[in-house]
Amino acid sequence: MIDLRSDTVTKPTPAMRRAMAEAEVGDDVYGEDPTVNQLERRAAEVTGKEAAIFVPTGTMGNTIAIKLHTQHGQEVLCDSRAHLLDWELAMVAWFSGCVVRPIDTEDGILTWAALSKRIKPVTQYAAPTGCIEIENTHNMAGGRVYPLDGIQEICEGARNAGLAVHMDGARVFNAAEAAAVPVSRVVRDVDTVMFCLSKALGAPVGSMLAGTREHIDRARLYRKRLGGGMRQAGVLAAAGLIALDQHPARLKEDHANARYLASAIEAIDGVQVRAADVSTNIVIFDVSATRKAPAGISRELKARGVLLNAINDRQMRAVTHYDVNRADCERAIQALAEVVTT
Ligand code: TLP
Repeated sequence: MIDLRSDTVTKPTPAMRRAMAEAEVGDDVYGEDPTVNQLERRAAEVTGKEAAIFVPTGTMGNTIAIKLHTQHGQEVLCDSRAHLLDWELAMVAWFSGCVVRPIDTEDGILTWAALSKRIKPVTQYAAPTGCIEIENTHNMAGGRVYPLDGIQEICEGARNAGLAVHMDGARVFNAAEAAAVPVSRVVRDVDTVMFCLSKALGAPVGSMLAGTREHIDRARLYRKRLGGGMRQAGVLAAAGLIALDQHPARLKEDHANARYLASAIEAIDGVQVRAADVSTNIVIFDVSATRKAPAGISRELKARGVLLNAINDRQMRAVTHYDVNRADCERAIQALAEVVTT
């Protein structure tokens, strides 16, 4: 099977499995797991933040971050296709007691001009703004990357308005690769950033939340409340360290494969995608001009050995990662062409 459903599907590499087997461990709730401690120090270094915490999932990292920056009864501003809004089971409401205020954008990328109009003060009528969330790369906008000056402008504006900015950087290493800068530069101005070890970086489990020491000290309490106090988690952190240190260097290959996929898909009759807009490892394409529904295309592709999901009733998503190579992409393109044109 060629699995293009997500970059979450990668299997741990032999080096990861060895490191997991040999990891030094301790009870992380007591702060005594040396491998987790090392991973948290590395994540803080790489992001240029004071501290970082290992969490089981990106959803938990985002949930904790929003809790850090808000009080019950406030609003969280984000783009209307944000993962936080559509794919995290209303955790903002459930855990933080806040409403998400979605802002429509053409390409998933918020600007200070759009955000500043939506900021609300405390009044007797409306929920005041609690914080701003930006997603980089933007998953459902096809792996879009925020411009660095756009992030800076948002963060400066937010700071002047007394608001924190959280970056859902599940794929921030892809953003850094695309912008040809270190991750620390991409996240320089945000208050907190969550990034996933288990997406493009290829670890089997885990995400990191980074911010100030004060943020991360409080985050430990929220992680425990959410049931994320893991014990000998060093076996997971060991794979995470390899993901963090060794895998960013190979993301350019995934990006090249995604661009290749997009330009071939663009040529298939009835399929619409702007290959020029693909700059990371996600390709979202529109199949509404074919005679088939995305879910049906997905089923037919599966029968041809290709896994590729529909994301709504018009669009499908292909995600490249280290378990698919150029030849796999070629086979997937051929299968898609057959399915949509027969
Ligand atoms: N994304 C998954 C699905 O949930 C859609 C995927 O296959 O892409 N932020 C962003 C931007 C994400 O893409 C994801 C996962 C998360 C957060 C949540 O991470 P997990 O799955 O670890 O909770």
